Formats: sequence, C-alpha cells, structure tokens
Amino acid sequence: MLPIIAQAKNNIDKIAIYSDERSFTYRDLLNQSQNLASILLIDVLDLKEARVAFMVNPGFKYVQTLWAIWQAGGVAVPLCITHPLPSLEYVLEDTGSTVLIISKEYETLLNPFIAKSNCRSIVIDAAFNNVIKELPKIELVRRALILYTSGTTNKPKGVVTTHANIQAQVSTLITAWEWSANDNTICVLPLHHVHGIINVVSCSMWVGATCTFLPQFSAQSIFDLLAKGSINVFMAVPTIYFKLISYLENLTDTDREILKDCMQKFRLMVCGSAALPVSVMEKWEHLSGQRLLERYGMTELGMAISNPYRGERKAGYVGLPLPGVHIKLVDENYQEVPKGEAGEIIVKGENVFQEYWQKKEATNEAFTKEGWFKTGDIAIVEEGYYRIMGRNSVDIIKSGGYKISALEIEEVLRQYETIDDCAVVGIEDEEWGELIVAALVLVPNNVFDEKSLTNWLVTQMASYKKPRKYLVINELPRNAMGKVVKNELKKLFIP
Ligand code: MLC
Ligand code: AMP
Repeated sequence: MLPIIAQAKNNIDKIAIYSDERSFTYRDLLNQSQNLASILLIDVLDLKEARVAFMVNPGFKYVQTLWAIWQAGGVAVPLCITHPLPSLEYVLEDTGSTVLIISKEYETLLNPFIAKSNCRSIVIDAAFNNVIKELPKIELVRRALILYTSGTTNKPKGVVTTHANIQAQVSTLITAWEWSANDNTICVLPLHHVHGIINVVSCSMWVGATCTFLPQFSAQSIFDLLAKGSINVFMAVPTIYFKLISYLENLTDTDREILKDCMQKFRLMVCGSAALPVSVMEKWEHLSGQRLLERYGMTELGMAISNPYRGERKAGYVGLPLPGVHIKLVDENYQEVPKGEAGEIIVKGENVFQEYWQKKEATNEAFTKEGWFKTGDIAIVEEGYYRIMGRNSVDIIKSGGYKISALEIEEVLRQYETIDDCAVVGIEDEEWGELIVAALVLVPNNVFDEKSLTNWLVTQMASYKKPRKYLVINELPRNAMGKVVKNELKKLFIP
C-alpha cells in the first residue's frame, strides 16, 4: 500500500475529517476509498495510470476519491469546482481522462461533455455496492497527479507528479513544520492546487491529524470555527489574511480580544503562494498574536523555501531551503551568481515534478542541462534568508494566490466580437497581490460595453481570471519589434 495511505492505519479510529456536518475516522477513509477503488477497477486489475478526473466538493468525499484513484493505480486530475465548461473540457481532453467522478451538483454542467465523450462517469454521492477487490501494488515511481498551471504559453500545462514526488513534498513539510497527530487544521483553500492538496490535506492526513473542510472561503465561518478552540494549525494565501484582518478590524474590541485569545494558542500559522506584504504580516501579528511563517512554493515543486518553525521568521523573506530541496540562484546562462547578488531560483530534489503532461518540448525547456528546474522567480539571499524579488515574465500574474497567464486571458478577449486587440497586465494591489487589468483596442465604430463583456467572459473562464479594470485605447504601446511594452502599459492604469 502507498505509504501516504498506509499511515492511516496508525490512527485508525481517530477523526480524520470533519465535513458535511459530520465526522469521519481514518477507518472510514480507508474503507470507503478502497470501496471506490474497487468500483474503479470493475473490469481491470490496475488502472495503469489512466487519468481519472474528479470534480468533488472539498470534504471527506474529495479525499476518498483522491485515495481511491491512487489505490486503483490511476492518475488523479482534480478539476476546479468554479470553472465554466470550456475550462473543464480543456483539462478533460488534454489529460484524455477516461473516468470522471463528480459531486451530484456538477452533473448538469458536465452532461454535455459526458454525452459526447466515452468517459465513464460516477456520481460520488450515490450509494455504492460494498465491493472490496484486491488492489494493485503501486510503485512510487508511477505518476500520481496532474495539476494545471498557467505559464508563458496561452493554455495551462498539466504538471505531472509521481507518488515519490508527492511523498517528498509532504515529508519535507512534516519535518520542517513539526506536523503531528495532535494537529487540528482547517482547509479553506481550493483543492485543484498544491497549497490545499499537499500542504493542508496530504500533510494532515499523513500524520493522522484532523482536518475540517469549509465549503468555501468565508471569514465569518473561519472565525466561528476558530472560536471553538480546537484548531491549532492554519494555512492560507496573503489575500485571505488580508480579508481576515478586515473582518477583525470591524469587530468590537471585546469580540476581537476573544478571537485573539483563541489564535494566540495556535501552534502554527503559515502564509504563501504569493508575496506576503510586511504590512499584512505586522497587522496579523498585532491582531492574532501569531507571527506568520512565510514560505515559497510552486505547483512544479510543492514547497521549496520556508522560514523556520523554530527560529526567526523574517518579514519580507521566504526563509531557507527545505530539507532535501536544493536551490541555486543563477544568471541568464544558468551560472551561479556571486554571493549576495540576485538570480533566478533553480531547484533540484525528489520534490520536483516529472514532466508537463504530453509536452516534451516545454518539459525540456523547463530544466537546465544538469537537470535543475528553472522557476522563473528571481531571488536574493540576505543574511542567509531568501527574498523573492519578482518574476522574469511580465505575462504571469499572481492574483488572490492564483497564477494566471496574461496570454490566456488575451486569447479569450480577442475572440470577443468588438475587440480588435488587447493586452493584459497585473498591477500591484494590497488585497489581491496583483489586480488583473486589460487595455482594449476596439473594432472601429464600436462602443465598449463592460457588462456584456464580463457576462460573456465568465462563460469562458474562471471568474478569478477576469480583468477588474479596462482601458480603451487607440493603440497598444509597442517597441521597435512590434512587441507590446507591458511595463509601459501598467503605468496607464496607475492613477
Ligand atoms: C475574486 N474577486 C477578485 C478576485 N477574485 N477581485 C479581484 N481580483 C481577484 N483575483 C472578488 C470579486 O469581486 C468577486 O466577485 C468577489 O471577490 C468574490 O469572489 P469569490 O470568488 O467568492 O472570492 P473569494 O471566495 O473571496 O476568493 C478569494 C480567495 C480565493 C482569496 C479565497 O481567491 C482563493 O481561494 N485563493 C487561493 C488560491 C490558491 O489556493 N492558490 C494556491 C496556488 S498553488 P465577482 O462576482 O465580481 O467575481 C501555489 C504554490 C504555492 O501558488 O506556493 O502555494
Ligand atoms: P503556482 O504556479 O500557482 O504554483 O505559483 C507559484 C508561484 O507563486 C511561484 O513561482 C512564485 O512566483 C509565487 N509564490 C509562491 N510563494 C510565494 C511567496 N511566498 N512569495 C512570493 N511569491 C510566491
């Protein structure tokens, strides 16, 4: 049995998950994931890395599905539960998924795809026959997970990690952050990205901790839960801490103090996925009594650099390489930069992903000749701590902790009938990290109707990708080569 699942036997009658207003033990998780794995293996002995996509709400059934796919020998493809059909179809078709597991509420949305594809669909809320088949032995070198990430191409790429990669990503965090079976955490993050899947769900399940799932982010429900006093570990992106701070600032002094008392007792609060503004870190420390531990990661790596659990957590810095993760800072020729100079972060280690799904060229380009993964992030080391200075591509935007490709949005915008040309950039924003904005050149003799455009856009891509501000201009600023000068464009949006 895969170690990540076998660990459950060490805490078999302990509560693993609270969700859907009830509790589930590790025994429930093992039994029900083995039951679903057996159903997946109805006519074969091993899925042999067949891709199994799933659109399942956060909670027990999500983890049951993930573990079932792994135990049946499949590759798990979690779908984003807020994506519209075209984005879902892209992932389903790109991965060539042959099985689709869904929560009942997504049936209507996905029916057009199910009807035209040969995909076997399983509604997870249905009662299953209690079959338990012999499950295949899964080697750690096999592919386990495909997560989609935006990059400098217009369509997202599937990041493939093996069971060995996932094991390395989880175990380094368990060691560094001292996870234990006594931990009690809460998952408020989307479950189609590493932050939620690896850092929160897989770490807590590996050590036999308890994880409570909230269906979606809500400051009120988070604090209602924290006030009960049992949660002791919390992980989120900077935008969530920003929103929690706004909520706390609107409470009466007495209510705020009650919550501070609860939060002061926490073992650990972590922030990452985007730069944590020093102002947010300081306000949070004042309101919660907790000094946030900031760390740096990426879909292709899991986590790579982290402030220490014990020791100084420096504001504005992401810390030191995690155990087993090798880091170098290099120049444009991939030569290590002199000490104290800024360079691109490159990474080696068991945590590093295997490949971009069916994209050999992109995979080759992503690694140096010596096998180091090129992150595209620029950092510097000051007094032993890494500080992220930015990215080497203006086309990658981080908003609300989501990585978004400007090119992907431009491609969609250009399909809109009144848009002749466009350019998308991210502009600095305290709450969202970056705010997505777009400059539009309209087809002559048209007027801009933002409402109609927005209504159409959300049928084409996730709501978190849509631009928040538009500027209609006659011509995009271009250099002598005809390339849009995005840094010039950004200035047009700054009042
Ligand atoms: C939403 N809104 C935005 C926005 N997203 N405004 C500006 N920019 C954005 N990006 C606004 C809109 O007005 C929207 O209304 C309203 O918020 C509510 O939308 P929502 O979708 O309900 O937002 P909310 O639930 O509050 O989402 C905020 C959030 C979410 C921070 C909880 O963005 C989130 O879960 N982020 C985490 C992403 C994550 O896990 N990243 C990790 C990637 S892995 P409307 O209707 O106008 O749209 C990784 C590696 C690593 O990065 O290191 O971890
Ligand atoms: P993703 O591809 O969604 O996994 O996003 C990974 C990217 O998020 C990294 O390449 C960084 O640009 C960014 N990132 C993650 N953590 C941090 C952090 N603590 N500070 C700054 N950027 C971060």
